[in-house]
Amino acid sequence: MDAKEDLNTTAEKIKTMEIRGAGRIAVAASAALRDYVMTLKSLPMSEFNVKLEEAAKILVDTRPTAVSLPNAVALTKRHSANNVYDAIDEIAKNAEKFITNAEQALGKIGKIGAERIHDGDVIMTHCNSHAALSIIKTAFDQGKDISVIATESRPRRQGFITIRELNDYGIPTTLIVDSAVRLTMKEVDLVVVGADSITVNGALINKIGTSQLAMAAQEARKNVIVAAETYKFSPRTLLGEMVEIEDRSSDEVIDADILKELPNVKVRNPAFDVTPAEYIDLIITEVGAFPPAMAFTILRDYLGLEIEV
Ligand code: RUB
Repeated sequence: MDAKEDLNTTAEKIKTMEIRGAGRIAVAASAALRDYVMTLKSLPMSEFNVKLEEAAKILVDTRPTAVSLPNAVALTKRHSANNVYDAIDEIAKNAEKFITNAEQALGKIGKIGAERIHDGDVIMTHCNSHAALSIIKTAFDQGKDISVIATESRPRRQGFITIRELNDYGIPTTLIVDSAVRLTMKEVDLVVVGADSITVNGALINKIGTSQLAMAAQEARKNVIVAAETYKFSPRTLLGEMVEIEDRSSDEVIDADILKELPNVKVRNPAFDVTPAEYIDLIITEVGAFPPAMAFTILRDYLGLEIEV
């Protein structure tokens, strides 16, 4: 397989969700870009930069919602070199730094977030977030007697990944269907979810259904905690851009043959939704726990991306 095929294979795996979760896709994209540019040593500089931009676009275009992906690609590809060898060296170092920081961030988020979990707590989570699970597992490792209510997360049922992971970790877990969230909320002490993107006004974009957990939690006066690495904050929302919500195939929701028999029916399958800042108590990042109103500060101080207006 040549280098471009490797890059396309990673892109395809992200698109088909073989690689999924905002953190995992970011790390995979950074590594894929690094591996690809390593094969471009013999090119003149101008051609190298063209190929670099093409590869970056292939990766970024795979899934539109998780800002971790364009952030990872932007942080990996930037270089100030004027010869190809130095450019490759810089990009390899960027990837190394991004991947190491991403791995360490999960541990730090776990530690900071676990402070908010107390002995006896019942935690509700949604979909499958490595950052949210890091908090839950760290609290359990600290000896806290906790249990989890995990939503199924239709249509892709990432809740099944979550319950398997929690089961294998020895954490008592209850699986519920998504529509049981409000009924079950009275048994819950706090909600812990992950993030695909966080906007400058502190809104959370995460797996479809997250906002119903947050609304039910507010109604029941339970806290909502978001676990999000700083690279999940969206710089382009500073320019007024909205985060695009990915619409996925109807095949994930209903069998195509059944749908064919129903000419008056259409299916919508948005993969994410938006939870306004007022429903969120705290965002746990690797650099600390912040109220959503501080999203701008995180973007300014920790992302360090140059934003083209
Ligand atoms: C996954 C999802 C997760 C976030 C955060 O959606 O919404 O909550 O991506 O995950 P999908 P993590 O399955 O469509 O990718 O904390 O692992 O980055």
